[in-house]
Amino acid sequence: MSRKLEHEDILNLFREHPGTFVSGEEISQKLGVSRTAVWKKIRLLRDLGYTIDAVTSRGYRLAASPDALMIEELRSGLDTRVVGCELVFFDETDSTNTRARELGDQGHPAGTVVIADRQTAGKGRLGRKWVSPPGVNLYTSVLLRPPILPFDGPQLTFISAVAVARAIRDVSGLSPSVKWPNDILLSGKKVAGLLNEMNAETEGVRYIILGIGVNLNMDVAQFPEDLRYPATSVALEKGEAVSRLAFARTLYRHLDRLYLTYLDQGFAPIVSAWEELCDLVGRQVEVDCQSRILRGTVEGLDTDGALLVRTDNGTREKIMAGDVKPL
Ligand code: BT5
Repeated sequence: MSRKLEHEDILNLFREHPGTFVSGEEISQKLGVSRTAVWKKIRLLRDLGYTIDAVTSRGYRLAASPDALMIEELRSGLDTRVVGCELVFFDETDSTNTRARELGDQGHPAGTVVIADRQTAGKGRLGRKWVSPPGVNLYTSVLLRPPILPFDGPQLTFISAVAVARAIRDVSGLSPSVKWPNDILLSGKKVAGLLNEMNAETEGVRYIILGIGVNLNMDVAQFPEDLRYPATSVALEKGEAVSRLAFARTLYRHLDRLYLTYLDQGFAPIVSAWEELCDLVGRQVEVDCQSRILRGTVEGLDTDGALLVRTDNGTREKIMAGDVKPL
């Protein structure tokens, strides 16, 4: 009567009896495995950072779970329909976006999520780097397969922007804002960045990768000095650490709901949600579009994700790429 014992089997049993002891005998009977297999698994879970008390004649009790981004923990707390249907975790990888692209090429389903504790070559836009130290932040990429034309691909960035801002708000009580096109700010400083990558042919999108990097518990000393914009972390703004696990769960839940809304109702509800979080709507800004600089009032988002700016001489400009600064 032996079968392969998963971490999750034992953890679920513990969760059914929170705070109480479960005997080795009971675990082995319920799960249909030997006592030795149970003991080996308990040892492995301890190595993964779980605190499991063992008392002779009483059995085992789960005393604490690690606040590492343990896939087992995450999986058990996800109430999503698409996002997180597969979870892939790396202690270290070059870039979660690169891993997610590979999974996309191999045919993994929409909703597959890659997480890394640390990235050795985290990517920003236009070949820039994303600083990704271990143990403190969330680096994640979500593989989606929306039935849309490549032209609409950039719309998905706004889904992740809204999801990240809402998740930060939920776990910290702070009020983040979004900055076009791909930044999330706390007190005007960059707390998260987004990198949307697409694989498409003319007739449709094969997949889109939503790359999301959120500074959760990063300390001042971990930021390099040569950042393009002032940066911060949720913990620095809140004055206390936030649980990476709780944040990840909340983020995937928001992403899931927003993505399903998008599939059902299109881009319009995403635009409204984004505009509510954008404190530049209605304000005077300067936009550096590389080839020219223009000034005007932000009106909102266009249907393709471009920023709409009413210039001082009354014309309405669509900004496809550029840096926006409030005046
Ligand atoms: C971004 O680019 O903001 C996109 C960042 C996306 C990172 C995620 S992490 C998971 C996934 N896997 C990846 O490999 N990437 C995604 P951009 O707007 O180009 O901003 C990059 C610039 O932000 C850099 O040139 C730095 O100046 C600054 N920067 C780098 N690391 C930062 C950090 N941790 N926090 C704040 N700013 C940072």
